[in-house]
Order: sequence, then C-alpha cells, then structure tokens
Amino acid sequence: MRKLSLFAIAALLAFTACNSGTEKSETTSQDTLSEAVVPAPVEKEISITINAGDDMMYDLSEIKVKEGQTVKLTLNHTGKLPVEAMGHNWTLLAQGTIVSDFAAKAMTAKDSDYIPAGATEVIVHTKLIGGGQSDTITFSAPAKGIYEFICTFPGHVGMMKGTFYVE
Ligand SMILES: [Cu+2]
Repeated sequence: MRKLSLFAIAALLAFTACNSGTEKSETTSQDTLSEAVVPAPVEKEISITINAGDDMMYDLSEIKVKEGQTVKLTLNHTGKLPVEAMGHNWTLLAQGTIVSDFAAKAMTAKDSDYIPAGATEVIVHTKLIGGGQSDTITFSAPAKGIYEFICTFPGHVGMMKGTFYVE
C-alpha cells in the first residue's frame, strides 16, 4: 500500500514537471511568434569581404544586401602575383549590361585600370590590386534587383563573376 502511494506521488510529480515543461515551451513559442511578427530593423550598414587570389577566383559567388543599405565592401588579393600579371578588381555592373560586351570594352582600357572612362555600365568599382593588397569601397545599395559583379582584368571575367542581390 505504501509503495503504491509513493508511486502515485512520483507519478503526480512527473505529471507536474511535464506540465510545467509544456507551459514553458508554450511561452517560448509565443515569444518566437511575436518576434517573427515584428520585422527586424534593417541594419544601416553591411560589411562584406571578398577575397581573390592567384587562382583567379572570388571566394563569393553571391552577395546579398538590402535596399538603402550602405555597403562597405573590401576586396583582398590573397595571392602573391603583381597587379600587372594577376590584377583584380570588384566591379558592380548596371542592370541590362551585356557582360561579355562590357568585358571586351574594359580590356582595352589599360590606362584606367580596365575601367573605361565614364562607363555607364559601372555602378561602382574597387581599385585594381595585386597580391597582398586590399581596397575598401563604400556605396549605397542600388534599387532592389539582381546585378552582376565581375573582375575587369583581361581574361578574368570567365572565372571572376558573381551575383549581387538587392532585396
Ligand atoms: Cu581578376
């Protein structure tokens, strides 16, 4: 008989513990829900680091930012080769640019680091850099949409390109 009542108490305790556990998790899920309903404020600034080395590749193929954000983008050349042999830049192109046509035009602009003077296709670009160098640019994200970024050093566009999303 004593054993039985102990069992009953244990069962009751277990039930209580279980119940309070349920209450707790309900509270938690409610909190999560209310957080989800209130949209998170958009960060004013976003920092992006993109690396490229002597392998002629960016380490990012996609970059996502929000409309109106200030984008602080750093390009690091992680290789050893000089700028004349393995120069890299990061060039954001306007929507509607035919990348292959623009890259062909940029190739001829050696005197201006392969960015044709006054090119309307270019929204923003870093400096052309060689191994061990970095360049940081700050710009306002353009209007919502999908853009492309490339390296305009001759012959690099085939390997060095990616998509820039403004959401
Ligand atoms: Cu390059």
